[in-house]
Amino acid sequence: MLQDGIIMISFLWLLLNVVYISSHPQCLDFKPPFTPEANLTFCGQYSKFGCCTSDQDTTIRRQYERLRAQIPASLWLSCGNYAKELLCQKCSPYAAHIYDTEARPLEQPRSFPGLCSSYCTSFYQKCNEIIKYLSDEKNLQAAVSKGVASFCNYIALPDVDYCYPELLTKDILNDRISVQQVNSEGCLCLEKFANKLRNPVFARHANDGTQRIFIGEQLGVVHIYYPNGSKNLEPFLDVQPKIYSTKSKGDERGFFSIAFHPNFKNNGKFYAYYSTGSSVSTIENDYHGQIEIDHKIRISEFKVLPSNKDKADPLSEKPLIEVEEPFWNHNGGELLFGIDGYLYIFIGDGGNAGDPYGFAQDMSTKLGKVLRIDVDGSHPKKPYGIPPDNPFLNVHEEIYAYGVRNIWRCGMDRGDPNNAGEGRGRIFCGDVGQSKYEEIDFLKKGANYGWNAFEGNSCFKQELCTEMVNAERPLFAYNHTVGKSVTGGHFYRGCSNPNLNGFYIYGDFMNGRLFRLLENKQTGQWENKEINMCKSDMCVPPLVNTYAPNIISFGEDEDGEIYMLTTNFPSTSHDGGAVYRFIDPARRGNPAICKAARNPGTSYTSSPIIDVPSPSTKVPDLGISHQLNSIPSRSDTISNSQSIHLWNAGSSSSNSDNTYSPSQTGNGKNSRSYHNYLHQRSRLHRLQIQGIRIRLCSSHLPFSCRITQKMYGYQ
Ligand SMILES: *[C@@H]1O[C@H](CO)[C@@H](O)[C@H](O)[C@H]1NC(C)=O
Ligand SMILES: *[C@@H]1O[C@H](CO)[C@@H](O)[C@H](O)[C@H]1NC(C)=O
Ligand SMILES: *[C@@H]1O[C@H](CO)[C@@H](O)[C@H](O)[C@H]1NC(C)=O
Ligand SMILES: [Ca+2]
Repeated sequence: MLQDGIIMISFLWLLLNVVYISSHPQCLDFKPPFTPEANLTFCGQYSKFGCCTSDQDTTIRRQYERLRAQIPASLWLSCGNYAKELLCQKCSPYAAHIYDTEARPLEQPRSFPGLCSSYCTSFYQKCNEIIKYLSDEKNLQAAVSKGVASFCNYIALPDVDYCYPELLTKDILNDRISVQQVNSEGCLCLEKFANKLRNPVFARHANDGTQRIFIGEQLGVVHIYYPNGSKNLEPFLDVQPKIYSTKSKGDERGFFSIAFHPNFKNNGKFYAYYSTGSSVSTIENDYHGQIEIDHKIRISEFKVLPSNKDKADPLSEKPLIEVEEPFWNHNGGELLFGIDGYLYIFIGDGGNAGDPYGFAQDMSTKLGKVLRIDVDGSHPKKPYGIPPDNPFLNVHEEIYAYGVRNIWRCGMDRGDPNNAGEGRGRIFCGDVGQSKYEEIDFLKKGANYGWNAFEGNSCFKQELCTEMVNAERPLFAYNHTVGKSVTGGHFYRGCSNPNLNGFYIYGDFMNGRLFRLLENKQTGQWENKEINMCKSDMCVPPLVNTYAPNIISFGEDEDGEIYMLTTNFPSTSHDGGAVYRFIDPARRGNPAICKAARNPGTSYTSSPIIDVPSPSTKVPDLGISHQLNSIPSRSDTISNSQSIHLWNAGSSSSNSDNTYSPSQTGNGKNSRSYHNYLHQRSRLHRLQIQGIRIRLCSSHLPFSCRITQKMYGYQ
């Protein structure tokens, strides 16, 4: 009975361990693994997915070569393979676990990977002599001297599921080593980027190569941030006195958007959209007579100061369009440039509830419309031009689309970087619903989005629906049990989170739920899925998995990374607003390619030991490693019969000019230098030629190598 009980408990314990295993890949820098830009030539097993760039792989190969030079040949013969296997664990997608870095966050990471017991035992029995070359950790050496049990105990992992090599065959781990994983799970983390903001309404970039992120608050202030999180104290723009708003929770009046001119870098022009006081109290409407006015919205052009690109010129404002607003709510607020270079302006239906005056279907007003203007064009009566192919030139020339209720935030696709920019220029918007449905609309020229006949796919005003046969249906709609106020988002086309490529990420203002739409290339349908935050075992600091719940807006930086702007109390007087960056904890883009991870202190640092300019791809063909077997060991001298290939960072082929033997006097500069050098330093036992520099290694302790300062070939 007792025995059964113990077996039962053991079984349960095992089961619990399997269930609670927090199996997520992670690198030694606490960031997700990635796909290297090229096959790794040394730790090739991690070419598809792991934690090493090609540069880091090269560094490990050099460590390996240094070991080879230090370790007696007979020992190397039987243990060299172990050295390679152990060194390459730094490239494993589970490196952080194999080296147990999470459990020892404040200490130096351990110098030896965690080995499974049976592997460790046979390694120790055969090769314990090489351990001292692999690590100089004192406690480790002490454990080694006490025997196999002591050593294997010392390097065992607290979580045996990650020990090498058994983790390679553990299904629960290997199922998760998948570049597709996050797509099916939809689990993400956030990195807090900015906080203490008062209703942050946008985070935008100027596409001018400065990497600046302009974050605007609803009360009328814009600050410049940098991808590393630092902020200019002096605001970029402060138009608070012009803004018409209150501190009431949920007030929809205020400052909403800026959009940078496509040629902002050269002309310094940008455009702003905000609420301001109206000088009239009523306006005349064709159908409804005199209508009372609450305020008006204004779209203006501004310029930056010629003397200071971080500061808008407050005197440069040139109003372009003003629209009187009968009610306090539904003021639209999106402003963006299409790939056609025209400015798109998204205006709400004027407010109240249900569009009481029917403005969205009324072509005589700009309310409930999407406008498109040419800010560089001219017009006899207006401070902007009209694109010649606008769809309603004879009715209301600015109108591009109509029948919208209150579009709040749109995203424009930069195009699929993996597929020739497919999708570039399409614009998806969130149109906030009335009482039942929220919708995402695909912006199309001339389209009628149906409001106030339709709300989502359902009929809102029966008498209008029957007539309106051509209304554009939403791309996607959700009902009010899912959420009550959509916030349109952005297409992810950044480099740092490759699994998110093509996601249109958006959310709900009221309940903070996040979703993504993704095109199914087979069916052409856009499929919606909720995005969940990962658990805290995956969102390890500085990543978080919670956020203030009112999703006000989404933003984008120059690299295409996506931001979310939220608050915990939507009032301009409350500074509970924050900006977060989305992070996929399962996979990142190759850090050698992406300008990833900008948080100082946690930022990715590539290997510091890049000592020669050798393109790693050429190493196996032309470089020294090809000749490793013929490199002399410690006490040998280089014999006349041995040749060493030189490879040159600038040349792609191995031609005869690159091959030299020590005795060769040669007639080229390269060979002469090499020859002379050998004579002058005859005591140096070992010589490696890398690139066109020479590496000289001392034969005396402390073992060290020195890279010649000059490019020998050109001395
Ligand atoms: C990497 O190696 C694999 C298998 O050897 C090969 O199919 C693939 O083309 C290589 N990729 C690159 C980028 O060299
Ligand atoms: C952040 O980046 C900006 C702009 O590149 C730079 O001026 C600033 O010093 C950086 N701050 C930190 C803390 O690295
Ligand atoms: C709302 O949408 C959810 C999710 O699609 C669905 O389960 C639910 O039945 C819908 N409710 C109504 C009232 O249509
Ligand atoms: Ca609609």
